[in-house]
Amino acid sequence: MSEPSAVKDALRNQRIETPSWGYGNSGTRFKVFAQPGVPRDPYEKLADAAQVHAATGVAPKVSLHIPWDRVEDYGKLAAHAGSLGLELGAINANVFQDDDYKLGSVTNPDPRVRRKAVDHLLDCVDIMDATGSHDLKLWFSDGTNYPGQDDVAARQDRLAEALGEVYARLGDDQRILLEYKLFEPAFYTMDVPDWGTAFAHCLRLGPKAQVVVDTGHHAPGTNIEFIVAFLLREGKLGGFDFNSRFYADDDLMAGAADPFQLFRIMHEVVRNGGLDERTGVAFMLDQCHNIEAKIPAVIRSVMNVQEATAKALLVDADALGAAQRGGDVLAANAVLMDAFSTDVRPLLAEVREEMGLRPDPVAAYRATGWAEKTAAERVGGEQAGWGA
Ligand code: PSV
Ligand code: MN
Ligand code: MN
Repeated sequence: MSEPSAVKDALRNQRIETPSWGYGNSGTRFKVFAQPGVPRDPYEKLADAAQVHAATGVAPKVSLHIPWDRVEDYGKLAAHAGSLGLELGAINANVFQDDDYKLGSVTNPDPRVRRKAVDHLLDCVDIMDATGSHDLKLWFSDGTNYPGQDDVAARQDRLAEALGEVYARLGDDQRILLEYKLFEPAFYTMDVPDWGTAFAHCLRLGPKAQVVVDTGHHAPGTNIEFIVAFLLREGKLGGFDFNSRFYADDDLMAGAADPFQLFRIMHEVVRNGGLDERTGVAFMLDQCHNIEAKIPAVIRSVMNVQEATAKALLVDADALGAAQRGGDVLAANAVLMDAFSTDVRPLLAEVREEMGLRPDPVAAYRATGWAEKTAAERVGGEQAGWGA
């Protein structure tokens, strides 16, 4: 177990990045339930994100999705973020919503469509230059639905070529974060279905390319914490898209469905140096809130990540090491379970009070009256992209 003050420092210093699309209306393909007071543009999404940061003190960064967050002047948007005490975080390049992308974006068999997709990725690097963002987050919906539909290996060649062109355009302090997903929207093959594929492309690209682990993108039962430990060991874990799943890519609140899994992931992060800022692991949320109020749901998710982190920090590393070296399976497991079973809410409340915050972030947010104010002022809120 780290010193109590070191645990507190680590909790104070951890940054959790929230997604602009988490503040917009969203739903499933069956229904989008509009909520009152939802932001009408990226500026208002930032204003909502600032509420999350004000209540938690650890969420100053906001990821954008382009074109969902298209604005005329990205420098102005970044300045607006700055005026709210925020920073713009990862730029997510969206190449999955044009009709042109029916058969893929960067892996499309048509070179014209590939060019269009790569140009969008390059535009996103221009946006990063304007916003001061360091991360280009790439998730491709590309894949095939039927055996024989396209040449699976040729699609990998096209992907490698596109990634290579974008990588060459990155500035010194910019990186590609490549995200994988097992299935959906393609059902037979995805072109980046798993961490191995993402890892291989990132390895070939070089040090400025790393893998993103979206916790909702695996087959049921996948041991995500193993992937995390492996990627960290290789210096290739760029960050997380945290969310919860019961069945598929549910995008529910992080830590809601399986807090034990989140703890196991954070244990590997802590144990393998991933909380050290120099490792560069981005703790991002990628979730949407279909039926629950959005800002408190984001706050709750931030708190859930903090609780898992706190428990991971409380693991008695000396006792764990001794049990592991001694081959004492039950003792080693007990060390982890003791940490997981600890109620860390009082510790986090203390950390917040020491930061000058209220101990309960959800109550702090409710006390601001922001929900009532925006419900009265904002009419006709935006849908968060595709209802994802
Ligand atoms: C795809 O399912 C994904 O996880 C990617 O990160 C997208 O950018 C995001 O969802 C859109 O919500
Ligand atoms: Mn994601
Ligand atoms: Mn997803």
